[in-house]
Amino acid sequence: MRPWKHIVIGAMLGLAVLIGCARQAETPPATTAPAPQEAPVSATTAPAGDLALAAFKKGGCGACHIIPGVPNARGTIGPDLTNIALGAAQTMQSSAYTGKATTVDAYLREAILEPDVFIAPDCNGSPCQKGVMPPSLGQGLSEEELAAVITYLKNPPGETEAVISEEPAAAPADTAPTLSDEEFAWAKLVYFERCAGCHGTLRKGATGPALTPDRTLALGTVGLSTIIYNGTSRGMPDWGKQGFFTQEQIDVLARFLQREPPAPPELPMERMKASWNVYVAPDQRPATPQTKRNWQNYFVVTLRDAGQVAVIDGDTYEVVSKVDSGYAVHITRMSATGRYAYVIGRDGKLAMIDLWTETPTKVAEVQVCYDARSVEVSKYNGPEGDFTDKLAVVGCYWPPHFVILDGQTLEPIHIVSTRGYTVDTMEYHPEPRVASIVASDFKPEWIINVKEIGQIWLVNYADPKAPQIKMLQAARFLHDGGWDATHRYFLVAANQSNKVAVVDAQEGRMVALVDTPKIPHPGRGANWVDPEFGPVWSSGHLGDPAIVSIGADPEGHPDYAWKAVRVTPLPGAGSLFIKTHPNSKWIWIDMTLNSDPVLARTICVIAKENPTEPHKCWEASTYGRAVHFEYNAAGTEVWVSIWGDASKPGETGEIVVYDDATLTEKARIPNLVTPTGKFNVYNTVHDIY
Ligand code: DHE
Repeated sequence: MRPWKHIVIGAMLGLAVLIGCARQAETPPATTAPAPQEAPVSATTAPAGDLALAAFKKGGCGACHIIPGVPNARGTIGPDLTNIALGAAQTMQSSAYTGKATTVDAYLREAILEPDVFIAPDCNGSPCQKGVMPPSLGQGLSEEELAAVITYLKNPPGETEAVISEEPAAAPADTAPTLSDEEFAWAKLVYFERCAGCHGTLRKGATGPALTPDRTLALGTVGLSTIIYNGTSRGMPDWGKQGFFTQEQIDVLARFLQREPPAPPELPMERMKASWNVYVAPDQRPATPQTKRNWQNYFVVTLRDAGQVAVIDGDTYEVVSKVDSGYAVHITRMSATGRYAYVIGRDGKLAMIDLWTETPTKVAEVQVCYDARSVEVSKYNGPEGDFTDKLAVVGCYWPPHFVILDGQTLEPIHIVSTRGYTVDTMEYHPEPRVASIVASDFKPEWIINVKEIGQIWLVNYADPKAPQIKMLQAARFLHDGGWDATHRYFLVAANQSNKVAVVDAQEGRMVALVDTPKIPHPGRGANWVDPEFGPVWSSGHLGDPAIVSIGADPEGHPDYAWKAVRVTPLPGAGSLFIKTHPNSKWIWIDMTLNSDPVLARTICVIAKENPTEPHKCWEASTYGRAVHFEYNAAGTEVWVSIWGDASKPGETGEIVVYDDATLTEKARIPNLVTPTGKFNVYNTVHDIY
């Protein structure tokens, strides 16, 4: 047993210093009347005290703060400590200061020992949070350590003077903490399920930072535990605070992260084929729809934690069937006719559902990855052939490859590795994951986004056993995206690069890289006509409370094309999805990952005729998070998921149906287990968003 208290007390040694100090560091250096000080504060170098260094290291302070002269002290939960002492004078004189200190020494001491007495307003762009550093943390420091830390922070070294530079960036791997076999197996599974999506299977980093031992050993068990417990302002969930992991489990994960990542296995064709099952052969399937329902208005809804999708009748709101699929299903895409739904699980299992049978059923299944997020179909029908309902493609996170499959049976046909060289530094990357995929109408082509190397691949599938690939150079961390209204241009977020890449699918070339605010996350984006700038494509952002609209009409409005022309402010950041419909006068947006639970379940609509600010924002539920929108086929209703907790009966989740014209609630489809994405057959086939 390793009670949480122990972790906290251990953590406090460094963290207290850091987080406590974190409250004030953003204050600018004093330029007005000097505050009382018992010793001059200078920005010049002071010798690094071994004791201060030991104290910083002990608590893993660098996990939460930037501390000049301390290698790997690059944390962003708390403020940058570079100017904490210089800013203290001004802070103590300000009316916002709620502490009792009158000298810099006392101020630093107070920040360490009574961290909640004064909460700094800004922690690296986000408000600092009360209670992140427990007051008990400071009590773990000896008087000598406390004094050494205060002295250090009063006279930190300059940027170029790496006082502690003699220390290696990371301790040798054999100093990594140990785990029992049982702990290791548990941590490996949990990391894969909960962490690999953002940090990478090999922990090389992507949406989240790299977690390789050269970085994690420097943070130590305490520093890592603190981050896992509290989350960060940059989007890391507060797993501990949410009660997702116990203190003991966090400790195991923190130790696991300091060891070399275990190499996951490859998945050769032979093993894929062994997992392949056709439950209903193509010639046994109905030739015409057997259902009297309006199947083109079905919604295929991800029931994330149930490992299922629900097929819901969009006319009657009845759940027509629930189909077992892969683990934590990610998305569904329809075949070009809409008859088949292809459902991809995070475990790389692809399920194919026939929507023409009376009760939609699974007709084939295969596993082509251990970790996957995307699936698409062949849509081209033209001079180069009719590929309607012929092929499917799955993009994998691990192994890093995509797989072309027979669209009628899911038999795997061909595997293409995405390992390669990064677009900017041309470094070899062992794990470039496949993010979004879309199918072109102009050519028998898929546009496949290879995340970590920042390349957009135009994959011609006319000969699926010998696909031709044109590699466009975009920007690292390509993630999600969608078509413009004409379906000629594809726009995709390079999320951690703060850019949107634009591809011309007709001419097969890169058109632009548009700068955006922090971490664009469009889903597939929203196409609408701005009263000032003409046709635009819009995205929300995870790291910024804003919708950015990009001019998307190079012929009619060339001056605005592929420029960020409008910013619409939102009440908070953390947006995952935005949606509209050509018939609608609104744009809908969520703030699902906002750390404020009220904003996380709040949705906003923006009026297309007055897009300068939200028209209305409201809470869509009393629990959970509001996530993802989808229109019905007619474009008259909007469905929003309430993503609840599978273990809380009554609050597992539901779908709220709104009348799009009046913004009033029409219905709730209750008792669904963690609904997330919803894919209307008609809108998905025709890429309407
Ligand atoms: Fe998604 C789309 C990856 C977390 C719900 N998500 C996508 C796509 C990618 C992706 C690459 C684009 C697919 C395409 O268009 O071909 N998602 C990832 C991650 O790597 C990430 C950040 C972390 C992870 O571990 O998976 C992640 N995604 C989530 C969630 O937590 C969400 C909210 C719920 C869930 O499934 O756990 C979620 N992602 C979705 C949805 C879409 C999606 C609903 C499709 C949006 C659409 O309208 O097309």
